[in-house]
Amino acid sequence: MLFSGTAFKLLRDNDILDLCFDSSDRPVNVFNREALSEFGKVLDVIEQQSDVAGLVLRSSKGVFIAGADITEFLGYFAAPDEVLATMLVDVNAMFNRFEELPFPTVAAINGEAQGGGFEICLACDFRVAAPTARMGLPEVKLGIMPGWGGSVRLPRLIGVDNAVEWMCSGASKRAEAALKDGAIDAVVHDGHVRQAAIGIVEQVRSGKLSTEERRAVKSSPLPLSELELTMAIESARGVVGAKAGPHYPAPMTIIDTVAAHATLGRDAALPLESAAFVRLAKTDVAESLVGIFLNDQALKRLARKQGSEALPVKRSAVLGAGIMGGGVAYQSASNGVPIIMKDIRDEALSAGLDEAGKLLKKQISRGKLKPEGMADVLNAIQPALSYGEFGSVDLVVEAVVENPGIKMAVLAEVEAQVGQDTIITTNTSTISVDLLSSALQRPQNFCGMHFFNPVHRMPLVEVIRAKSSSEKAIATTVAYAQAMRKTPIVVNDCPGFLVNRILFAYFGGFTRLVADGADFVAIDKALERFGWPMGPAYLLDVVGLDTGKHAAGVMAEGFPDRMGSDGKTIIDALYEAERLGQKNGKGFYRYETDSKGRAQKLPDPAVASVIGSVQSAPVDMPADDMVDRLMIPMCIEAARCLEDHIVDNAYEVDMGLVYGVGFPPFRGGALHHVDKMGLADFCARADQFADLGPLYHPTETMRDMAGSGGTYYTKSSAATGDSA
Ligand code: T1G
Repeated sequence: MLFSGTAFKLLRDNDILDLCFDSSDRPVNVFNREALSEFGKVLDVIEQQSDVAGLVLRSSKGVFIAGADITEFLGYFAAPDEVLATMLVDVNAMFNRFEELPFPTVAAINGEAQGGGFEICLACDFRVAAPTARMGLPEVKLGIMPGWGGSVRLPRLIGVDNAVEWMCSGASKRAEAALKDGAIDAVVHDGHVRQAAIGIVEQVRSGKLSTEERRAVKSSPLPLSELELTMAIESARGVVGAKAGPHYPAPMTIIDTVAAHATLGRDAALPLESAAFVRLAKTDVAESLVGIFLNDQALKRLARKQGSEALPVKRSAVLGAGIMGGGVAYQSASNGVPIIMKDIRDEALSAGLDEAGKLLKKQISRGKLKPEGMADVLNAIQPALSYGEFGSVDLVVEAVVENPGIKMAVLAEVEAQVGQDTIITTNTSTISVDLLSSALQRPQNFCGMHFFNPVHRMPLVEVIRAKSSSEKAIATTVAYAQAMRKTPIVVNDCPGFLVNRILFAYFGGFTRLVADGADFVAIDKALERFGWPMGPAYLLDVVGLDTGKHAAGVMAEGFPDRMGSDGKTIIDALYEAERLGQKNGKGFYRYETDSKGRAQKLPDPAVASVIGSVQSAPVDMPADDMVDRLMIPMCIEAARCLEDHIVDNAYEVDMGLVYGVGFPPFRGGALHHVDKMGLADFCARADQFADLGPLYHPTETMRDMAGSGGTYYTKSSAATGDSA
């Protein structure tokens, strides 16, 4: 052994050097400070070796290298520019030394090579990968860009168009796709990657492959005429600019940086990349998106803990084959848990299966599923009109109509059909799970399992703890949600649970704003500019005004002081006018189906008279006021959920909003948003709207925190995803 550290091991096998990334103290290999410093030391040893034919870079873990250590990012981003710039210069100097070794280097990629983990592969002369390996430059998803030479080497290797697509999408590419683009040199069987890498060294030795040619390509300016470069960059700007929108600066910065250094050699290009990286790292967007990554990891850790005592779910059942029930059946079956889908109507079962079929066909057309896989999934959904085989299921999701009486009757009925240990869950969005548990003989085996619509797309599942729920019931439901590739958040029972409770405070702000004369189209525009995927009126149309009215009623009953209303709201008025939203083609807007079968949103003059019935004279209002009149109630309700222990961590609140209702990720969540404003400024702004009622009154705890400079996240704990 020539070198043995906590991250790297270097062995010599005759004239081949074997450099293995083997983090002894981490679940995956990451370039943290220690690993980077060790890389410098191992390079010193490598450079001292003589009579070497080549070097193979490999990993001892299933994940090849996951890139830079993201848990260190917020510390770096908060440091002065020079600290971050120095880190980049130092790493680039090491990667350049590695690239200039006097013998060929080959990366043997056996698993995920992401970010800096792929950039070190790009610094190698050759790359071979297992068919199961994946690779990419996902930095854009963190609001930043490759910082260790990725934006310089990748375009020189695979061309501007491909490289921009890789970097601006942040996509993780399968080995075959990477080979097709020219990012790697070969795909070989799993288990043969190291041997194949040694084979490449042999080919260089025998003169079949040239290291010099490779190095020349990566270190020279791009071989494009001015016109070719302009065309490539402008078409990339057109495609990427439209997709990225105004809130995410990283994709356009990537393109601008490639354009700026395309005519330069490697050594002159790298400082441009570093400067752009530092600029992006200093943005609030990067801070929020890194926070989201860390929060997501923290949620996963929490869910692993909460699900550790789970009973196995080998087979499940869903009651109701409507939109939600059908979605649950599809999601379970397509993730390997066979499911019985029961309904009382044959037509409903057929519709549920048809819907699953449509989703599967989409997967096939996108190349994500093989045609034979479709039959497997459909066969794993067993339609049923009776309780026949319910005795053998481990977990039931009740997804019948949102009516307490009907749900209680169905729950009692199914309990009589299942085993003593079967867990029964209810997919309710508004009904108290404590109330529903009273229908059961074994309430300890019961809890809520609230999916969001459309089930296949929305990542969140709220697991709602009733007072009677056992830890086994919670754990099993959490684990089942994870098996379905959903992100579970365990919440305590209250009207609206976590996400709808906060969302309806926002809708409360909206209905009051409309009543006070603001134009709902202008409100939608203001909130969309703020970053919401759709404004509140459009969102209510998608949710359905009947559902909205029902839920608003539940919230008004639960929190009459702040969510009750004195008179008729715009939601009531639209409901009474039978404008139910997208489901019947008219709500705030009018909807027509386009040639692809998608609902097109159109203005509808007919809605004016309905609005007129609940609105005082129309008024113009600054967009910032409109945004705050919705966001302040939302943020205060988010704080209340934490104070009321609906969940215990700020990251659960914020991720619930991001995953459940599409809160703009670049703003990090409601509590992160308050932290960014500063609690004192937030309370001062809320006080400007104090006359509007309790929805705008910060809690005592918020005021105390404002006084003492408190925050929901602390800088150090944000790095672990934990709340202050
Ligand atoms: N930093 C820190 N921790 C990481 C990590 C990373 N990059 N990647 C994974 N982990 C932890 C994760 O938190 C979890 O920890 C454990 O590893 C297993 O992860 C300068 C700027 C690689 C596809 O964005 O996409 O390089 O919960 O459960 O399903 O240009 O992890 O067990 O305590 O997700 O097998 C770019 C992010 C950095 C990759 C593996 N890199 N990671 O998936 O395992 S930016 C990324 C992933 C960069 C340079 C720059 C995935 C994975 P714990 P896991 P997995």
